[in-house]
Amino acid sequence: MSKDWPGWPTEDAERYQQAGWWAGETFSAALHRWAARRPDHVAVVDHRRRLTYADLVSESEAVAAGLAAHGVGPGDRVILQLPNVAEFLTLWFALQHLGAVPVHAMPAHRTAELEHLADLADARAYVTTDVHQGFDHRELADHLVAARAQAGRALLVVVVGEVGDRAATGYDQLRTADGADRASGVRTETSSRDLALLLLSGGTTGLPKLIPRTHDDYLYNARLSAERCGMTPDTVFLAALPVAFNFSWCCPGALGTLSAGGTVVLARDPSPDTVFDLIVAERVTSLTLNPPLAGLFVEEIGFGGRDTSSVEVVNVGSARLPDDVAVTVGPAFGATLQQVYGMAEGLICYTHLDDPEGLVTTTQGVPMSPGDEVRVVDGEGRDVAAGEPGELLTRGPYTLRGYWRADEHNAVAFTPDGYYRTGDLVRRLETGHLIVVGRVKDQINRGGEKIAPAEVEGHLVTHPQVDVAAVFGVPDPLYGERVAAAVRPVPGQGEPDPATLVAHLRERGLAAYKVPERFAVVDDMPLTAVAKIDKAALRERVTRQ
Ligand code: J2J
Repeated sequence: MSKDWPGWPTEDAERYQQAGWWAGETFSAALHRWAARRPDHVAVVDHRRRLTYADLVSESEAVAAGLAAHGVGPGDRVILQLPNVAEFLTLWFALQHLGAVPVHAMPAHRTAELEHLADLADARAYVTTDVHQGFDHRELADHLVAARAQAGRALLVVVVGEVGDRAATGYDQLRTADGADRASGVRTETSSRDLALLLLSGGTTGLPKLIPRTHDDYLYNARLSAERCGMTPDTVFLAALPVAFNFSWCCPGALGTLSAGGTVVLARDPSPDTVFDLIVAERVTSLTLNPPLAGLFVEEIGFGGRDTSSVEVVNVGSARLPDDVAVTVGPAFGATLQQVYGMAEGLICYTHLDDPEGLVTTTQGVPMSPGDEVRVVDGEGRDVAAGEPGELLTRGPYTLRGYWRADEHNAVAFTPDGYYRTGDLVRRLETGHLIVVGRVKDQINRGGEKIAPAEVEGHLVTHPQVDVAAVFGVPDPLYGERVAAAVRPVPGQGEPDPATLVAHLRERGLAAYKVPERFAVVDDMPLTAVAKIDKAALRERVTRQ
């Protein structure tokens, strides 16, 4: 077992293997097997390219050789920050061929997140794009290279797109490695129990954590998700949200689709025009949405002129889908709504495709694996009665037993017997269906995007006028919640102006979605009985403003 992260105890691992949940295969081997079934079938489509399964194998192998020639090898962590382009897949599988480990960054992340990620993962390389949505990622790369150099580490930069005059390697350079190099670049002795990727946690305490996922557990996640979502070789899956997100990547997402032999269509942005045009052009059968997009698309379909006749299943998750929106999704698309409640840490719940309408529109589904163990407990850790609200604890064949290099946090984030404390408040019905009713963790969920208040507070207090900061969610009809902040000024330094604080946070390289949209300046922070900042009182104050 690696000292970087606690894996599953041996007896559980053996049980998972004997049950057939862990199939003993690596992602590199899986891709070759998937491709052998129908090599000429289209595997990936983006706004510029169509790759067959055979293309995906050969291009990922060529890229693996190119990466190997630049010194990337087994176990190396490589930050992948790409929008929805085919190269996300070719690079991801290239890293798998090498036994290297992709670290999923979100396209919206900026220097604050990436510096932390590079440091925590001790990254060997950073793979990014040139300019995306008006932002030059090559400048971000320069910044990261300098930060790593200060720590005495070299960082290889790979750019998908124009390299410009920078000391970076272009994607096309990587993939033109010759045949001899290609053979030496692939086929490492990776075990299916090894680390396959690192996902970013939504986080609650300070800075984001990394979630270790192995070949065995993540392939099971992909395969079983595909089964629960009825995927077949005829599936055409559309990724509207970034594929770096666990939901779009593996639940069932791109990997679930490939495991079923289907086609993955990548939308370069989630605007209605892009998405509805792709649905028609590619005859999309399945798509994954967060609640704000689901609501927006239902409205858009209502305006008329949108053809969704090919769509069979619409997966909605990542934040609570309001019941009144849920009832509109199936009828609008002429498809089956399937709710998804999941987490990058592991556990995924789906409503069943043949569940009665009443369960599909009001619950967030049932844990997908017979190996998932769930408990719903009160504040003292005692199981509550069926139907009563409590915190969800879970462990199982694809749920982590500890974060990457986070011993101290692991001691509190898990029970002594290995259950992950989700921080979510749920009610479990007799049928096993879960309803998410709230949370106990200090996290904001802005329409599916997770924000750790402590992280934003840490940035706010670096402003010379801010003495104390409290960040919290306020209710919002579109996003469910938006980010708000209350600040107490440093005495004698004047009142900080919200625009200045926003500029300060952006300058520090914080991702835009984490920047508070509402501010309150307070002379005194309200406190709870145990002398913690009373965020409920602040929320009420800001909501009334
Ligand atoms: C309420 N809250 C939900 C839902 C997630 C599939 C789907 C989602 C994620 C994800 C994911 C929710 N209703 N339907 O990785 O593969 C909140 C919970 C949960 C947290 C996890 C996937 N679906 N949530 O959202 O790691 O609070 O994963 O603990 O980003 O999102 O966030 P994340």
